[in-house]
Amino acid sequence: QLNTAEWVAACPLTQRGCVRGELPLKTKPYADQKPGTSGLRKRVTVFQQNQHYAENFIQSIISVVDPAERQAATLVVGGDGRFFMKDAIQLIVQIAAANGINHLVIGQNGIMSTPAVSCVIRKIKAVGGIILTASHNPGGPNGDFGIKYNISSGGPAPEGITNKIFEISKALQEYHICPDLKVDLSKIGKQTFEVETFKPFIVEIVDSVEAYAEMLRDIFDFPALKNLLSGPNHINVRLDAMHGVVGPYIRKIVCEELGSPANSAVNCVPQEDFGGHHPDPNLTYAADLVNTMKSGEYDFGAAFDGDGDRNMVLGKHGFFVNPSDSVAAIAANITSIPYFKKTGVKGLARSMPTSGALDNVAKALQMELYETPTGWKFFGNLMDAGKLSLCGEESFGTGSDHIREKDGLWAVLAWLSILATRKQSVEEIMKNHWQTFGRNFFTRYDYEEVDSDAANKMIKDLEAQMSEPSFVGKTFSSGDKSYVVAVADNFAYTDPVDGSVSKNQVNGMHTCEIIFRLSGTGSAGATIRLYIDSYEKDPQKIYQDPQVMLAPLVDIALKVSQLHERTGRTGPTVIT
Ligand code: VG1
Ligand code: CO
Repeated sequence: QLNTAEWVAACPLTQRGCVRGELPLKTKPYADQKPGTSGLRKRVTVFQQNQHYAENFIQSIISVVDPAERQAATLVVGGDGRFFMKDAIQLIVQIAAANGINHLVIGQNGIMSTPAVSCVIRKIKAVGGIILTASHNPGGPNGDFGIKYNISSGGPAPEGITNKIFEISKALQEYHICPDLKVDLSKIGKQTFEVETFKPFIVEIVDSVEAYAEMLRDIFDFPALKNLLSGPNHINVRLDAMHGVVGPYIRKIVCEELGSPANSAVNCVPQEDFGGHHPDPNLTYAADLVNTMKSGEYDFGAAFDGDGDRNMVLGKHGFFVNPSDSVAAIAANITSIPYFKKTGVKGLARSMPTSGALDNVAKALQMELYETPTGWKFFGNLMDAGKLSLCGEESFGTGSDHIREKDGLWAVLAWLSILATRKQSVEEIMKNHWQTFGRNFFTRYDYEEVDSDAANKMIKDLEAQMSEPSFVGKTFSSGDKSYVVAVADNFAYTDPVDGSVSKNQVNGMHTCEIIFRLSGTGSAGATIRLYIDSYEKDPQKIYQDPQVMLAPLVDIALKVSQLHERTGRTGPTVIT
């Protein structure tokens, strides 16, 4: 019995410079490789130290590509630059080659933002792609890593496929690998390798930004944006890449091409540990940007997450645009974006916990509105069916059917297009919006890494409480405010494109809503999310502080769930 290295060395094909393609290595299946909201996310140490952990998952992904298609198949590979990404890419190369995949297209040095991968998959008609990211989770040797599979539409694999990957991973006994195959990720161009029994295997290293930039030029009015950012009456912007993948995209597109000064973009070199920070664009983790904006030096600010699909938008003096409001404002001003003039607006969508701000715009403009579960994968089917043009999530995700992922830089250029058209400030645009449509006050409380059992028990008990017949109609009070329960349900969604009907949909406009949800992207313990949405159309009340406005509802939510007592926490980790 030879070990891998001896086996490879002894192989006559290897000696002729050919990479052995049929080397099955014995492995043991893992029971915990179930992809969550957005791929498989675990601590780096789990991927690194557990034997064959990453290899098993990569093999499970590639196993869902039909063997009959592999010799004509191209996969796109890219990631957010975090620690372990390059190792994972080398494994993908070796495993893809040994499984008969013909062609890989990889971003230079492995770098490619999540929206750019989606763009490239669509552009070159690849069968899919593999994205190496744990998004907004911290990186580095003690941080998180993640692997996500996208399908030929460019979108995250739907649940049917992620379930299949999970089933394969639970039974995996061996994987195929060419352990000797090494690619130079820095060199743009094609590298070809002879692999036994298959056609020559091609690895193509491409510029990380080019295809994506070309796409944006078609969507937006670049001369107008250039005028806004560098013309005689230009505004000043501050963009914070948070040491994530979007840095090179900002530099090339916003600075070099649209003329914004180089110092308007910060933290633009992707780092393996994101400089030791959470690459998470919210008021807590992007506090640097918020503080800088307070000086009033900049008219517009934005931050992005590790893989470049999320965005946070701020106006002068740090005026915060809630993501639920952001997608609603883009919808209300959608004619500022040339792309939609060409395609028309086919429909709008938001995830279930996202506030109803978008619903108000949809109603006023008589557009179709879809409410989907959390996670971008649910928007894809609607887009493919030509039912959806613009969508968003409360978790700083905004995007359109130009690709099948949320797109941070796209959202920023969408906002800049609105500024260029309306010649107003971010604050004026939002205040106008609330005057026209009313305002959905929204907040989200995150309790990160709480005890899993306590979190599950809390949700179970809430379900039991809600299903008591007397729950609907019950009155809850906090201070001088009282609320009566109108609807209590467990959100269920059946994809409308597949012809089936959604169950338990909340019909009609609610006044306010409280939602509890467990996160599907955490890597340790459980994360409880509490979402609160309260609609106000009285013009006297729309400028209040959301936290003050929503305090009674927070109080009621905490009382009903006993969240603090059950988790031993005294408050959330992050408030949005
Ligand atoms: C979170 C967000 C969800 C988002 C997902 C992936 O999921 O709530 O809206 O789509 O992250 O975003 P969860 O299950 O933890 O609530 V990204 O930028 O991390 O790929
Ligand atoms: Co992300």
